[in-house]
Amino acid sequence: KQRVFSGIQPSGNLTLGNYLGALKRFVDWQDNGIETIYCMVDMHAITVWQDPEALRRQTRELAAGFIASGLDPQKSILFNQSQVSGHAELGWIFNCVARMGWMQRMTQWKDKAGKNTQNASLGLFAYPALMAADILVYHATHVPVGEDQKQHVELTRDIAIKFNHDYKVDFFPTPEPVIEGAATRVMSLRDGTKKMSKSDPSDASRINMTDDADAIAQKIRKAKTDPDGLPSEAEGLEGRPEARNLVNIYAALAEVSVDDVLRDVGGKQFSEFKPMLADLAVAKLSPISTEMARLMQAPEEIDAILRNGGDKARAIAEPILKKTYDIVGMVR
Ligand code: AQP
Repeated sequence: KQRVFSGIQPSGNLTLGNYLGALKRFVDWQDNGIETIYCMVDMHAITVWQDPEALRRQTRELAAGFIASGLDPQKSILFNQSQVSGHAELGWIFNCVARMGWMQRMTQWKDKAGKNTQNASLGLFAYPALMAADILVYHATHVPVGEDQKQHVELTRDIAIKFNHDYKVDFFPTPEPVIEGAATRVMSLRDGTKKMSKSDPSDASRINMTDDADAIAQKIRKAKTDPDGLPSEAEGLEGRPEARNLVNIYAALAEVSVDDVLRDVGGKQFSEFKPMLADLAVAKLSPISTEMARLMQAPEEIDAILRNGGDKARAIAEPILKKTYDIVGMVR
């Protein structure tokens, strides 16, 4: 049986990358009639310092982003991670299954910890073991993510395999990362070789889901490009990361292929293409940001949805966690 799980950190500044790489695709799964579980991973967020008030607001804002993007709480389970203690409990067991060397190889650890690893939190180092628990505490089979999370889902598979091997069971499934579409890696608007990221110090590098029409248009107008015009075929984007990024964003927002976009805009200059892209981005994002703002006026409604989602998630996780404790040999 297929079961989809994915998560997003409530660490602020939801970006167009999160929307195209994650939120929008989560909604597509829900509409396929498959069981879908989506989590706001607040326990991952605190692996780097979060102001408590800001964390609360960001969690509700992310929930609003999910719902405004089309997530239907009747069809999908939506909740925040700390409501289901099974994540932390299974995370501990996986801390004892995973090896230090596996964690050290994670590119996100290397990027986020920086040079001074002695000063990074222990939680940041162990993050992938908790992420494995997020997925496996539901026996999820499919994990839709952006390209940047592929390595972590592969590590989840390694943890499942090692657990099954060490305890001589066939208990945890090996989940598949699902990375598809034109925008699995949306890049910074200032540097086409860097991923668009919530935590980039430059606000001009990203489109935030809460940006208004003027801000979106201005950021796209100022986006870095090269002096050439748009090619009529995808090969013409080779070695042109900024051009490729803008075309990919257009294709993903318009829900057409890159070839289709280039058939229409090939030969145009960026001065002509950028306003087209800005109009499209505003048309797609502004109904979402308007709805997010409306939902944020009713935080108690958001909290009720998350509590309800937490109850449903716990009902799935608890028997799996109990079975895990039995396998490991915990007396209960
Ligand atoms: N630029 C991106 N393009 C496509 N997908 C992306 N995702 C993130 N950035 C892009 C996908 O969004 C989901 C949630 O990511 P996350 O918030 O859990 O963590 P992250 O990958 O670390 O995202 P950020 O925006 O880069 O946050 P910071 O700056 O805090 O590290 C994932 O499915 C991710 O692939």
